[in-house]
Amino acid sequence: MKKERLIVHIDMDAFFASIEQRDNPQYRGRPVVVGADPKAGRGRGVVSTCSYEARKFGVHSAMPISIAYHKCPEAVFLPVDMEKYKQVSEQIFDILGDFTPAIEQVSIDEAFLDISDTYKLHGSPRDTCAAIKNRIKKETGLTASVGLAPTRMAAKIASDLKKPDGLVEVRKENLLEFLRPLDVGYIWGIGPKTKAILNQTGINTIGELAKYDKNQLVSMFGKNGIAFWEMAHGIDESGVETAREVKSVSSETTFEKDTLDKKSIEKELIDLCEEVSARLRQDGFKCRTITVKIRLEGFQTHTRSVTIREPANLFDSIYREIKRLYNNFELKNKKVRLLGVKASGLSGVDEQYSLFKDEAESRKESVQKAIDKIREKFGRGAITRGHT
Ligand code: TTP
Ligand code: MG
Repeated sequence: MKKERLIVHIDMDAFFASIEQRDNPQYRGRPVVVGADPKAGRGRGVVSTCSYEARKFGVHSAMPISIAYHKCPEAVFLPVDMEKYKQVSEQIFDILGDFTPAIEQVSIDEAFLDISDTYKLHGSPRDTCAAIKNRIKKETGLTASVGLAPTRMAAKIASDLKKPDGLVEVRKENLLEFLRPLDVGYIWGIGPKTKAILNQTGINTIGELAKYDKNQLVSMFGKNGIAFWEMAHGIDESGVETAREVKSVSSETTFEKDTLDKKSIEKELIDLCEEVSARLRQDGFKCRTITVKIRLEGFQTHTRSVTIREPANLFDSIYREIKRLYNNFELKNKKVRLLGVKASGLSGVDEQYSLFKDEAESRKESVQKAIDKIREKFGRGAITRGHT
């Protein structure tokens, strides 16, 4: 029989804001917003995070700071002190290392642990989670929320359910019961688009998805259909990845005829960037490395890459880099046979910090979302960008 896996997901509560409240007792119990300077409501930039007191006013991460100011002008607004938060993060990961070597860091304040082989040192699996929380509290003064479950997905959901300072255990025998009432959007890989299709089919909860015919799901979603069905049945073999798997999203096209025509080349690069960025968004990824591939007549193949500071998945950001890379490449009058665009250095969207993101970027994101929606409804040709 296969050994039962015990996966723990840990996520610190209101991480940056809690550190500020710890270090400045006068801010405890008050709404605290960490992020850009609000400049009395005229500031640009966004909220990194806020204390739970501020969340009651509707303030949240990635919200334009000007809006946060209007929602809660009495809040304490603080700048991001990344160096300090990184140090605390390291301290926390050192503590986690005392509980198991199988740690997958997801972000500055979030990790998966596999405690299957080590929990006995602390009593039960649940005792281990309590011990982790206690040590973090004792040594950093901060609270963590913890989920314990037989699968990664369930552990992640569980850690979120009783935030802040939560500890939720899902036992193997209760896994299906736990998943059944949850919104189908909790299933990994089910984004708004897939969720809408499922809702139209009458599937709203994970339990309803589990009852659905597997083959039907395959005919609707291809390979993903199998994954959705399995996750709905609590089947998830993916373990804790101590070193994260390298993944990329790419697309390429070969021209019907080798070409030097600037217009067709530009159009192709735009199409490729649209496709890659749409797939990143659909799969919930952002990328840090962007690569253009250029194959010339005679099959000589070249690639040029750039690593960007702020992970991206919007068309504009990706196309800007691709265009630059392409323009800096010397064709030396050779015709182009194939073009490719690749996005790598992927991270999950919800692992991102929007520290560098300003309001304009947030606006672009909403515009892009609106475009995605219209495309979803009316097909790809429904909106064409000005420059195509
Ligand atoms: P989160 O764990 O998403 O948020 P949080 O810890 O502040 O609150 P929660 O209790 O809901 O877990 O992110 C961890 C830190 O990452 C957060 O404190 C600040 C930073 N961050 C940003 O800078 N921008 C963002 O958009 C998000 C989501 C987080
Ligand atoms: Mg957190």
